Amino acid sequence: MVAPRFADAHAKLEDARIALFGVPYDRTCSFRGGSRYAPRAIRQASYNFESYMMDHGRNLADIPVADLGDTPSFGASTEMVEGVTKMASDVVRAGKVPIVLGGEHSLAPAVVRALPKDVAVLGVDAHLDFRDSYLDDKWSHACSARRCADHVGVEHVVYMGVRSFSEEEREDLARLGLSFVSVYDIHEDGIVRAAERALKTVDRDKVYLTIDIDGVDPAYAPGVGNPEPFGLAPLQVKRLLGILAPHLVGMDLNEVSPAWDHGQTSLLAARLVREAIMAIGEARSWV
Ligand SMILES: [Mn+2]
Repeated sequence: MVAPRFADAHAKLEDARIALFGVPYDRTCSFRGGSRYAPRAIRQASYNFESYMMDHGRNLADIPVADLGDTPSFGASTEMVEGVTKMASDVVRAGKVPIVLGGEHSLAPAVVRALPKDVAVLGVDAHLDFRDSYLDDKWSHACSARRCADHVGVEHVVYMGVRSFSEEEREDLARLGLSFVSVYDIHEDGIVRAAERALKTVDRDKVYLTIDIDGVDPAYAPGVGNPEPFGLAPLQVKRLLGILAPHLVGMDLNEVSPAWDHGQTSLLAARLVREAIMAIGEARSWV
């Protein structure tokens, strides 16, 4: 069966403002596998929602979005990265905003490499993903922030909602000067202040956002590769999208693992992608 296109993504690439594609790749997964099936599950879940968005008072179908399908199922992570960077480069060169559906988090730096170096990378993630290499793979999902930092500079990367990292990552972040916003700070101060702090820290107008869905609490998003308690609520991520929308030059949503899901993680992922499309469209007056 061919996966359906993402709901309301009816435009051709040349007419689109936003171009979406999937990366069905999970070969560096270290715990609960299966995120390769996520692009299809998220597209299917996207049909649950009305085109008209009550909270925005606007119709999502009024924003021209192209669904370019999936990248091929590559072998080694280096091949996946090259393929994703090429696809994202085509989208960026055509002047469209890329939104990418994972797959595992290793796709994020592959998209970021297609962007100019003067962007910031903000992440939502339970994990810091700041290992230089994991299980002998520099492009592992566990290295996503580190590889993004290679492209834009470590001072322009901030992951939010963090509640887990290794001792080695703790030493590296102190040595190399990586900032992050812990989930506990967000629960104390609220998502608005946390987002303002993150934006001030990265100090750049253009922002790429990478959402690892495990940043959300496993009560809401159980279908993930590495679940961590004490996470964000879905509404906090919705609010974050609204705050960041005027800055967004691209986004991905990764690490949904349908085999561990009862459908709610894919539904949340689809809803957050729809929220991002609408928020970006509103911020740029496309709708
Ligand atoms: Mn994670």
